[in-house]
Amino acid sequence: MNRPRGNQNLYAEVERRVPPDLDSVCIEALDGLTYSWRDLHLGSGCIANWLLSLRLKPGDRVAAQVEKSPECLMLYLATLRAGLAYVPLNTAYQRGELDYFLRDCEPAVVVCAPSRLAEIEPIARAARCAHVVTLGEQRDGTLLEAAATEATACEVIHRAADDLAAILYTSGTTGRSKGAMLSHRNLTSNAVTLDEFWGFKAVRDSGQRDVLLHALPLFHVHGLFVASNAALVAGARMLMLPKFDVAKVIEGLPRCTVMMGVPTFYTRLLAQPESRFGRTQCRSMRLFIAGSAPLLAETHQQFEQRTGHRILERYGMSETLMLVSNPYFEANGGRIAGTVGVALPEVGVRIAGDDGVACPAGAIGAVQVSGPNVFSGYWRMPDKTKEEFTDDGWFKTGDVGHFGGAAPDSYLTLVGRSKDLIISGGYNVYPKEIEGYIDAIAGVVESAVIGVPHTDFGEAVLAVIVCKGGETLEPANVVEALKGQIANYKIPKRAFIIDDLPRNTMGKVQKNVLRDRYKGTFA
Ligand code: MCA
Repeated sequence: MNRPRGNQNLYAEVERRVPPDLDSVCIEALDGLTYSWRDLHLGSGCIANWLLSLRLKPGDRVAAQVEKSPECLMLYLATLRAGLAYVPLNTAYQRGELDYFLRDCEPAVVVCAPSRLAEIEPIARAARCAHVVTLGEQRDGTLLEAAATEATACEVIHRAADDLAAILYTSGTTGRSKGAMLSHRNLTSNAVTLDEFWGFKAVRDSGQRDVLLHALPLFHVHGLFVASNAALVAGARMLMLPKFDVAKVIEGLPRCTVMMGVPTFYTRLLAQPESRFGRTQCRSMRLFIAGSAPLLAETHQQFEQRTGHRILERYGMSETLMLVSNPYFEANGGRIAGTVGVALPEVGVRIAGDDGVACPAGAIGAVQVSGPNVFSGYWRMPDKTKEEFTDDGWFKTGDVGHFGGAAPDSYLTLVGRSKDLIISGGYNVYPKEIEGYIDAIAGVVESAVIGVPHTDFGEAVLAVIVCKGGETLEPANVVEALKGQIANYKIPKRAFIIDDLPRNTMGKVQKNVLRDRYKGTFA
């Protein structure tokens, strides 16, 4: 199945790297069902042929809001094989978000869970989507029924490196989400780089294959474009859990070698007694990776004491995939708690001052990145895209950090976010989006949404609301009004009704004052 180097379709790279024994296990599902590399190839081939039968144009979008399953991964791969663009949507998204996303990306195909067809089909039709099919978690749904009548052999449609492979919606301080356009080069270069940098290649060269414990959602960068792509390009086996479940993770660890997770995964494991989670359960593991949210240095240290493993923290974004990572190999330097490591090979990372000039090590400034991992821009937002890149073509991450300091000069430490971003359990939540929905509630004058410390999720969403005089709006009413409109994880875990929001002399709401006032809410 070796294809000419000319085809830069990510799937062509996956094919080039499949294990020699196609009947070896690629995915082990929780119920014990296993899928071989041949199953993955034939299954995604049928789905790709069904997509091709629709006579779509290269780059047309396939939007998917489906629960995690091996078939969900096949749908993603089939979309790439068919030369189309995959648009994964968080299963928690509600009608308010879905209506926006589908109208924005105008998918040719929408794949949704069978249970949500009645709700989603009208939204898809309103977005001029011609094909709406379903995919369940038990190999059910109309997508597989349609694909079952198709041939399994399917040519990988030729794609150039810069052709669109996926659109990932990432919210923004302006409140409405933006579609980050990721190319085949972005996905492939990052997966191949991580294959080497995180030691998957070294394991293969030793005649072994990794086993990745996959407990992340398949609708975000971390679970799809980092964990799954890395495993596929590494020819590694995946133990696929439907979602993070601490008991199931502990049960699976002794059969695995690598795990990727958000910090909440690690704090929840550490909350277990040592008799349940410790060195014994981690005896076959070679690597634990953390990202999507800051990993507290104390978590890093506790984890090493408990398991003997130094978590490898890395730094990525929807717009850039992985850009910085602590090294896996000692020869590349040690893993330093509290830093996100060094720039990945072929990736440029710099700290820019307010004047836009690159800063020396130790100086704090804006983190900027350049490289084959950086997206091409936001879907149908050329002006917004232009704002987010410097004149010399570096992407402005919106994060603040410095090289060096207590760590070697090549190590990056993130010290904050210049945007008003909340990261809750690894999900990005932008206050402006939530404030927009709260302010639309009858009786609300204005609101301020902030992130405050939360022992489980790291940060939790909290709202401070000013009501019209005489209105008796209760916090519970606010939460109820948001349910069904936006994902539950975005809904404030607590809401407070106050008379006035603190403002500075310029009239700007002082969120720092509110963060300080409510920081103990979830202590
Ligand atoms: C679930 N809930 C949450 C969150 N998750 N609330 C706030 N923040 C969250 N992250 C709420 C649900 O709405 C629900 O409330 C209740 O908690 C229980 O839901 P459940 O699904 O059972 O929650 P969980 O199993 O405890 O999930 C927590 C979790 C999950 C395992 C940490 O959030 C997770 O898998 N996070 C990973 C997210 C991720 O993949 N991030 C990567 C993005 P209710 O009952 O009211 O509904 S990619 C990225 O960030 C960049 C690019 C990168 O570098 O990786």
